[in-house]
Amino acid sequence: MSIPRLASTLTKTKWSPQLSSRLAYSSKASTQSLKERLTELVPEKQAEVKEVKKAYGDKPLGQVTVDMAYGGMRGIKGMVWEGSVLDPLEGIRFRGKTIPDCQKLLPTAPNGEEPLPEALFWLLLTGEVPTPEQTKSISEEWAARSKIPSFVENLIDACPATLHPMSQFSLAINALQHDSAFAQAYQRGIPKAQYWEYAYEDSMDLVAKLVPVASRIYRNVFHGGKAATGQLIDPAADYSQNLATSLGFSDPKFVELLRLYLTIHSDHEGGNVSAHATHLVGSALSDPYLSFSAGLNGLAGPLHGLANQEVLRWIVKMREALGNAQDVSDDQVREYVWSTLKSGQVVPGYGHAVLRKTDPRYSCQREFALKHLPSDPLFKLVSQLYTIVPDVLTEHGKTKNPWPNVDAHSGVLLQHFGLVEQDFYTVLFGVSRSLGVLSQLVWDRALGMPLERPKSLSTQNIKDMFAGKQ
Ligand code: CMX
Repeated sequence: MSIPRLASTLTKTKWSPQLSSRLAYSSKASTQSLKERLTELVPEKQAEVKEVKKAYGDKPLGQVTVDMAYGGMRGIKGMVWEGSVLDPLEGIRFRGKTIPDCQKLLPTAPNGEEPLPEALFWLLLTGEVPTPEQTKSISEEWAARSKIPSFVENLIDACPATLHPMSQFSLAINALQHDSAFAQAYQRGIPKAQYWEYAYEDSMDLVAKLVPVASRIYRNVFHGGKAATGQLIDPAADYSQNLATSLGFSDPKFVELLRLYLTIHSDHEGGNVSAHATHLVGSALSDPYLSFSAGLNGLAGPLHGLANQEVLRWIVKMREALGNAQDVSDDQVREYVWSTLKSGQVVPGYGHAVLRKTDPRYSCQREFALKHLPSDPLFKLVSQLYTIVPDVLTEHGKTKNPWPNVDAHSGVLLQHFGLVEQDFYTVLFGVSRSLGVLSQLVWDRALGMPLERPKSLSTQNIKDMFAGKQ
């Protein structure tokens, strides 16, 4: 099929964005469950991918240079990720929608303003904006699926408080693998066409169970194992509300913050470490628990998700070094940033492998702070850093992107509401990241994505290649 003909065929399919958004509000779609809707969408997407491969299969997506091979594979277009695409200047779009679009379009809690992560999960999986009713059905389903086995509770309780919360998180998720529907079905022997359904069931279970897992780790490590009080999982409450209650927080503004936080940290296309690790491990048909746990281990690195813990730690240290004064001058801040760089450390929360502008995930958190905590002293410092760090990094001359990323802002919001334990921050990032990487994993299995196995070369191979020996 010619390329123009393919394009016209594709625009006639149900996958055009215009038709997708109409479908989202059709009476049929509004009464459908997520799984029912996916059951309709899977064959359509399979057909679309087949057409794309037929039409463009032998076309190059780009060039791979020696620098790219040595340079962390930056810029190599070598994988497919359906949920989101990252533009270096504009930032993330979830299924074509920017963060402000999502804030405008996705259903909120009855008295809330921020999008519900349940709705974002639906959007990531289907490309469609769910109705409030559909969103509520996900809240209910996650609450109903949230119970964890007692041996996993015991395992978490047996961890010393000195074991980093991310290590405990990863450990617990590996243990939850005990009940993987995908692993059990694979052992029984199931046709490939059914893989996605088991990946979906595991993913729904896993997202749901992250609430009791994360909150148990938090209460153990920081509150002496004393559980939060009250009804922790309310079947009528949304996911963020249940997470807040289980952690021991009741301020409605904190719940709103969690809704925003869980929505914006969910997905950042496929090449970042946590997303790529989950996808890679899943390509060996490891089940969603094993795959996600691999992703979390990558998220726990200081150049990736752990940066959000590092940022607050660095800001608090800076404040102490500057005598905990209410107001510090720009010159003092600038000098502190330079001292960090001169000691060979990175300025956490600044720079990005793809972005070349301020991260819109930073901007929306800044808007939240301006609205809800404009006088918080640490927020003032974060704002001051925003006016100083980009110039310093530019003068320093190394980083390709002197602008702040998502991690430069999240900690200051969490500490404002009393979640001051920085070592826990990456666990929250991980809870959110599950939404993006697991929705993609469902599509990986639906589209029959094969074992991932790029070719590697030795330095000798490369030298030989250009010396004409290969
Ligand atoms: N402070 C100081 N130096 C920085 C820097 C920063 N914030 N960001 C980049 N650089 C340096 C790099 O260390 C590198 O130095 P060398 O050449 O000596 O190795 C040089 O600038 C070029 O790096 P780059 O191409 O601009 O950035 P990379 O794609 O290699 O790395 C990132 C991206 C995010 C790891 C890097 O900017 C960084 O370390 N930032 C601080 C940590 C951070 O905020 N991470 C969170 C990212 C978001 C997330 O994944 O959660």
